[in-house]
Amino acid sequence: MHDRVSGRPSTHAALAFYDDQHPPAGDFLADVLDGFSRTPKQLTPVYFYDAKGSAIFDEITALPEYYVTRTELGILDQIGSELSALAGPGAVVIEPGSGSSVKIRKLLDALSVPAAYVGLDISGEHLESACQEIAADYPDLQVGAICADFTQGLDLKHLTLESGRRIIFFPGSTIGNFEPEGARELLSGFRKAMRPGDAVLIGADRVKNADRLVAAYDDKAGVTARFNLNLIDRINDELGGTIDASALRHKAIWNAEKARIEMHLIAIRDLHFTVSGREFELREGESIHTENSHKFTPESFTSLAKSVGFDVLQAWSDPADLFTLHWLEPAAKA
Ligand code: AVI
Repeated sequence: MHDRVSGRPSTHAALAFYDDQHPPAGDFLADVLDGFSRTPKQLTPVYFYDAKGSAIFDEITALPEYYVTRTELGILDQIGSELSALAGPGAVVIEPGSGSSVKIRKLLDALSVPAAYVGLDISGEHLESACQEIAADYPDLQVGAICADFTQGLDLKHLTLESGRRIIFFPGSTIGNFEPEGARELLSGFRKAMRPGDAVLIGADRVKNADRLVAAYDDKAGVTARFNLNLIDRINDELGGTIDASALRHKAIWNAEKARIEMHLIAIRDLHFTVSGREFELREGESIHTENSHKFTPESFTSLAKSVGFDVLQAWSDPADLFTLHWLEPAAKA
């Protein structure tokens, strides 16, 4: 059997095609040493999602305080027929990050005879199992998997399917975890991979009451604290770190000026530790900044989209305006 994406032999019979070019994952040690050498110290959120971190994130999505996932799913439930009309028959759905199978299933179920689903992810194993499940449950759908780092651009040149519109599905407000410049680069990468008539369906969390936002990232049950501290466990387990996690306290802050929730780990006493033999100090009260989750207004999201050549054709929000799903298309040339 041959890989219909790349033309290379496919080793994965249940998938219609599979591009098996595993990209190098980020260098965890180099990134941690670099982040700990900065003032304030910082870590990059991509490392939250090992198997344990991904399982804790699933717990977060079910928390009463974390309205994000529930709200987006509710919007998807409401707009199925509109999405079907916009996408038309035979759509090819492309999902960078291939995340929640519940969301992609809602979208596929809403569309009128979608032709194909293509997942893209840096983690080959996760990607393959997610795509195998879709292939098993949607026998009439062509299912593909491209193992790639989509933050470096969306390389779809091997995707030769001559079907309907391509819909790039990027839910969850993951766009908010990128810095503004990174968000522009990511969307611009999507834009470059698109042909006339293609579209992006993208979720974005809204600016709202600060208390509500902070509660969503500092829940009563302490699940988000565990998620944050799992990064420290990873550093200790995988990089020979000696950080006393019990001396770090999870904190979520609303930074109104930058319209973002920041997650920090604050030292409750002076700490001295090593990572792979390199020595570091953390003074009492000092923070390790672990994540930003940017929030958007309709205006700020539209201006982000416009800055990289998209028009927002449609936007759907829940009744309380907590979250918005947007349908973007390449801007019509003036
Ligand atoms: C994945 N991402 C959209 C989540 C967010 O809301 O920014 C990650 C998260 N971090 C803490 N809670 C959830």
